[in-house]
Amino acid sequence: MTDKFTTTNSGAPVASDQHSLTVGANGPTSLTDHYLVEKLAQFNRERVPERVVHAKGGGAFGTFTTTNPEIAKYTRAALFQDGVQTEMLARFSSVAGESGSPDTWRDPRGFALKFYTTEGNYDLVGNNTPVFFIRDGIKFPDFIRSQKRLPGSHLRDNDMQWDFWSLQPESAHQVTWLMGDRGIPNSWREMNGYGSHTYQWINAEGERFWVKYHFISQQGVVSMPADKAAELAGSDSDVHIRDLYEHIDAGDFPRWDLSVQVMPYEDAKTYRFNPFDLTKVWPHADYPLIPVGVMELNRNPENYFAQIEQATFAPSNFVPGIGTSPDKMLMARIFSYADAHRYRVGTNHADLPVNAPKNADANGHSYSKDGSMRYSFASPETPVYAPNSLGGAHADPERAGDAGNWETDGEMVRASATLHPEDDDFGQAGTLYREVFSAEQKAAFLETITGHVGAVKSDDIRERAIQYWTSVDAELGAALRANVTPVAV
Ligand code: HDE
Repeated sequence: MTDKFTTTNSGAPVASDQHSLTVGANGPTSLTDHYLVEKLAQFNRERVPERVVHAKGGGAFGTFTTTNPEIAKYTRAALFQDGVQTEMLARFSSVAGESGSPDTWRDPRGFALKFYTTEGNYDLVGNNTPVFFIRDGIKFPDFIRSQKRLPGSHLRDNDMQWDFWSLQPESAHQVTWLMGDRGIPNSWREMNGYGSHTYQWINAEGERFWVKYHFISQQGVVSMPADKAAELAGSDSDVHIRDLYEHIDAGDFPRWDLSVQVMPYEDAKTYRFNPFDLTKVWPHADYPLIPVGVMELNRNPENYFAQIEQATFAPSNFVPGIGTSPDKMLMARIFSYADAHRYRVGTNHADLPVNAPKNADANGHSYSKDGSMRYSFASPETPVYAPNSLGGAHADPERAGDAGNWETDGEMVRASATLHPEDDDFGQAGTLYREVFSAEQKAAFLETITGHVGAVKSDDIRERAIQYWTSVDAELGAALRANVTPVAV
């Protein structure tokens, strides 16, 4: 027997791991058994609310190393200077399923990264797809509800999904991606990651650029056939968590090459479509990929709850040299995530070791204080207000830079972004289907959408879904119509 003894949360030895205190062996339980009360109460509080989206996931720690000296031309961000190696955390996830749902459901995958840089934490919270279903954040809660569960039966429902998608044609590009091969990755290691939005980079001279991030998997992009995914959803629902954990555990560290597309600041004004529209990609012929560096995941979490469940990623976590853009989705995300974390994990979520900045400069230099579960604090001599004449920290605009700025175009309105001639909803979806998919992938695609649209019960919604695919590609629409129209007997 070990000489280690169980203690209460306050460190005192406990009398039994097995028997509660009762009045006689068969008598009532005594409330004075405070250890029993503590044990049951603690158990009731073991969960924080799961993420409202991206609830099921896993992650690991690693490094990002910048290998291209040319990148300094575009950004002064410390992590992107040549030769710099930065500690980081990645979390991968599916979107619509709850925590515990199968890893192999057809869904986009989250690709959330936190870089512990020398100038504060930089979070890039992306997906394994370069586009998204909608282009204004005000639609996000409606979109997500249409993909989740019916209010009465608590079942997922094809009618809700296609009702929403067919009424939001801007979703066509992302839905084409989702229903294609890449809608089910073989593993998290074998998928690419994208920042998806257009971000702003600023160099040491204050010159600005628009950028898109592409993390290309060195393991290759491998998709999982739909029938295998369906089988694994029942027999091994944690297959992606297991795959990542076991590869890292065996020393087979997954790597991704980061490249960026860079658009000169002024180009955005005249580019042929809105470069801040999250439903569009920038053709590589216009803006080629420029290599930046390598990300390697090489350390598993020691504790899933402390380091992955409580990890809080926020698109508002920028560092000098990187900033936002006029993408309405990105702007909505900039205020939404930190709010989610205050609610889900707590006011002081940034105090937890996995979320805390690791740069020495940050220690005790923030004026945030107190609140539930506060852990860190500065010395008693540190002033708690700014400005002060006591040698406390003061804002340094030079160091921070002006990453949030661009030109605005005037009046406050609720409207779509200024229309460009090529801002249609179906063009890039059609190109993806016709020019990128192989004949085999096209056949699998038709089978997938036939299954999904065929399961819609409402005639109106099914007809709208057929129209939607007809707008993506007329032949595809006709083939779908033939497949899902009941044959008269
Ligand atoms: Fe998210 N999203 N999202 N999202 N998202 C969350 O944050 C939200 C969007 C993404 O591993 C939530 O902590 C809004 C695009 C990832 O912890 C929440 C909008 C992209 C993760 C939230 C979007 C993403 C989240 C849930 C529309 C890819 C998981 C709880 C404006 C480019 C991060 C939480 C992790 C998580 C809101 C759209 C990716 C609710 C309002 C676009 C990878 O705050």
